[in-house]
Amino acid sequence: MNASGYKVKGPAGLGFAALKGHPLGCLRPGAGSREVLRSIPAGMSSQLPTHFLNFHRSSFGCHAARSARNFLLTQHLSPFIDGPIVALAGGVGGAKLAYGLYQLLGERLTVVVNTGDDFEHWGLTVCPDLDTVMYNLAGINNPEQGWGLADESFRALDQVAKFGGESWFRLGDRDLGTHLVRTQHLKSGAELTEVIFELKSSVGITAAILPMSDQPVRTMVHSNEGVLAFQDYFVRRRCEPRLIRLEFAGIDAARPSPQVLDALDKAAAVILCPSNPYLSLDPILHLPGMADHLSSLDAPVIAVSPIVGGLALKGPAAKIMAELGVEVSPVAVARHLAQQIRLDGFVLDETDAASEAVVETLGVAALVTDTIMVNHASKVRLAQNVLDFAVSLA
Ligand code: FO1
Repeated sequence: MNASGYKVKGPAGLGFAALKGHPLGCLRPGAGSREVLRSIPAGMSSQLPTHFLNFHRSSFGCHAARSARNFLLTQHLSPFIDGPIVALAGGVGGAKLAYGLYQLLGERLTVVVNTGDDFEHWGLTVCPDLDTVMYNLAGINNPEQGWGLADESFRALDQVAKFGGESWFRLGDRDLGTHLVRTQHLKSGAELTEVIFELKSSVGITAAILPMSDQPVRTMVHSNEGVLAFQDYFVRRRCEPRLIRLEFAGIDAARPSPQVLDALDKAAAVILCPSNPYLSLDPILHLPGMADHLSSLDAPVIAVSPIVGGLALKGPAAKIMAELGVEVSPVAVARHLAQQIRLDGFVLDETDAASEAVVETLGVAALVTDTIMVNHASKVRLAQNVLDFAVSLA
């Protein structure tokens, strides 16, 4: 044990221990990812450089430790996480945390994205959550709107409106390019996972972005106005109808893709982003076998609350929870998730610090921190805190 009470492994530990403020030892060759996570003090995961990532497998530990010390003094620091980190996401809050995680993890990040919001419009397959994650990670998103591309124009849609066509769903001119290419690939027989790989690679994203499934799942809103397709409810009706229940049409015939299961099996931690738990996370968690698979993982599973101070940071989560008769609170989100999967950790905002102890009565470790993401720095900071929390739970 070192002074911080964390395990320091092997005789070569001095190399790391000598790093000013870095009381770490060298890890034994072949240490597993949980072991690597466990050996790092909370708060330290940001302080180790990228080239440390597989260091524990090397045989020249202390030489590497010396060069690492120099590296530490001169380079941008990124987290010491071995193995992929898998984030489950949907919507704007999910994409923001995914962005922060991507800044720290690069290709070690896999984002598994809700496809329940997908729909066919003007003969095109539109995948809003996948595109929102892709545009955010590529840094080409429209930050004010939350969806779509920056510097977008809507000339095609204006023309549609002039001809009396439906223009309630605002497809931008450049965004249309995404839907055209995706639809063409899908029509030629490609799986959605392959198409998204091509698209995200074309915009230079090194992280994996995976649709939750290659089979179509469509969220249907049972409301006081009848059954509405998700985008009809969300965009055309601006979430005004009273929600009675949600249905994920097609989910019984859908499966998590093999790529999703493989990423989860290799994950050092799984992070449920601050996405709408009912609209964005439930379609992923309700996929056949998914909840059991997540619960059986060795890796810690952590969720970040999308509810802060009784309000949703964005979107209709608070309205939906109230309509479902659920208390609008982070505790209710933690309970909802913990009823479906083994939830090891839950992150709640400082505003809700009083709920920390209640979350812990659910058997879930709690972290109270600033969860508000308004710019690059706050997205990265939250990502860092969540990764540190994962380290402490591993
Ligand atoms: N959201 C809106 O509120 N209005 C729109 O017109 C709209 C268009 C749109 C186009 C492409 C796209 O990828 C997303 C778009 N969204 C729009 C967002 C989307 O409907 C929702 O953000 C998600 O489905 C909820 O996560």
